[in-house]
Amino acid sequence: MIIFFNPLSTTPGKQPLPLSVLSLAAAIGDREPWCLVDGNRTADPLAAIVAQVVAAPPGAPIVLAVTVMPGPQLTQAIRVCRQLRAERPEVTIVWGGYFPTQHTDTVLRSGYVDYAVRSQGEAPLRGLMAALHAGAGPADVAGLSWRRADGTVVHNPPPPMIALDDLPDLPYERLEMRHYLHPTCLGRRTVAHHSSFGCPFACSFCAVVAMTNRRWLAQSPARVAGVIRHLVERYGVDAVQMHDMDFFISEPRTAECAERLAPLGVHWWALGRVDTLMRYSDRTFRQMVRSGLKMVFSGAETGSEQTLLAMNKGGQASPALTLELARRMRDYGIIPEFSFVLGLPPDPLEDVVRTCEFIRRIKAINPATEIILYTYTPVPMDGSLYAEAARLGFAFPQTLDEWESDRWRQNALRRGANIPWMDDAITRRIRNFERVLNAFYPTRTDPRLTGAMRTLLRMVSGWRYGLRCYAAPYELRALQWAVGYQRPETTGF
Ligand code: B12
Repeated sequence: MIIFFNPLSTTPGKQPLPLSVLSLAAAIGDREPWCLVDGNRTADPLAAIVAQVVAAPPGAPIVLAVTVMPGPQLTQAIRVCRQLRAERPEVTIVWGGYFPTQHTDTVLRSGYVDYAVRSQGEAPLRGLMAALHAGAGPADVAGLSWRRADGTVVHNPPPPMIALDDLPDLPYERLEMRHYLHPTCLGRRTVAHHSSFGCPFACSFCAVVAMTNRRWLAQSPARVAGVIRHLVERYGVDAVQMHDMDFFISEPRTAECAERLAPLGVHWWALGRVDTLMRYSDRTFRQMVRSGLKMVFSGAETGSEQTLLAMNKGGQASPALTLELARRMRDYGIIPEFSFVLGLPPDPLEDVVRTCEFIRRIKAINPATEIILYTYTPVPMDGSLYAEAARLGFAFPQTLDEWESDRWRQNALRRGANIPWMDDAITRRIRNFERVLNAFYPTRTDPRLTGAMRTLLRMVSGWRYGLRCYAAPYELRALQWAVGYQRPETTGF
């Protein structure tokens, strides 16, 4: 029996579709009884898990399969697993997802996680279940990491990756889907879908690189449209957020997806690189618009050519191209959502100032552009950026207890906590700029923000934006609090 656990990942009430564990559950199918405990829907997930353990048929192995990304999800995963091990030591605990893929040894050293899966999880989980049923050890299960009795951690070699069209559809019928459909700026019933896995680039700040080692596996356009058609017909879905690491890698695939999605009448959102999208033909852009594409999220990262090089962004990426894309999107009526990674060493303040100026240029070209500001937070990978971070004193915790601390929880949110080269003044500078920017250009992603609220925010912040007077914007903080302002990245995009 497998109990899939999706720990709390967002503010209560949001409940994103837990794609990671659903993909695994689909691959398990009816080979094994399984259930799902969703920390976004359950106030006491430990109690829910224990209840499932108590009800499980006796004799067969019971596995808790937990998906973990850094941040709040990690915190709940630690607390629940530690306690479950104390209360129910017979349960085998396996972690997969972004956190254990990057920090495998730390996870296994905890003593309460038995196995960690790196990267795509379907084949390793099936392999682990087969080994447990056969009473065999984990040594032959590809993709699995585990600990020998003497404490040494073993990383089995990875299995071949499975093409997404060879994996089954998600078991939507096992969920109360109405809880996972949300009103957003895209539609009244927005669902999440994941149409491809991986990314062929190796940006030196991005966690995706460790996950797929530059592979990109994509569902065929027929499969994508088939799934979305099912969601439209069965659940009344009218909008889709494609949660792919990069949806747009292949232009012919995008064009065919657009052709097939157009008759379904959905609005959609996806993530793609600036340079890839700038290579697309006008014909493909027109097809995308006809198909209902409303917003595209791109990592613009910085306003500096030099910094893009340090980030190993690859391709043709450049700030000039970012400006071009902002213009192109404006002409096609698609909203660009640009994220930035601020505060890179060795001169984080200069980096911040330059990028804030660059963002003003984007807004002048296309005021509808959404801007997401992250603070550079290292990921464990080879490359000059991480080496520089380590030289300046950055080091990841070596235990899960330390990861659970408030200090590291904040770090995982990529808002600048716990970074040795960032001081309070720089972090404040970023947050103040963000506050003024968000007031002068209120987000389009929050459907609760009325026209009157937008006008008020804009009027009150106009002088600050005009004069570049970002310091101490207390009146804007009060106003944003009063209108319940939510930054786009916190609304689930
Ligand atoms: C959906 C999503 C969310 C959802 C949460 C979904 C949920 N499960 O509840 C929301 C929007 C709430 C969210 C929030 C955040 N997220 Co998020 N999120 C994603 C996103 C877009 C997709 C993840 C997904 O569902 N993929 C689809 C599934 C099928 O793929 P998968 O998760 O990789 O799962 C496969 C394998 O990893 C493995 N696997 C996964 N889990 C398990 C478990 C077991 C037992 C096994 C065996 C295998 C296994 O098998 C799966 C199938 O092959 C990724 C980026 C991306 N495209 O991957 C970012 C991403 C994971 N998020 C990230 C971040 C930083 C955050 C935030 C901290 C952002 C912020 N500043 O607010 C928050 C905090 C969340 C938290 N920590 O609790 C980063 C993680 C960076 C890192 N260093 O690891 C990512 C990689 C985005 C990025 N490019 O930087 N997120």
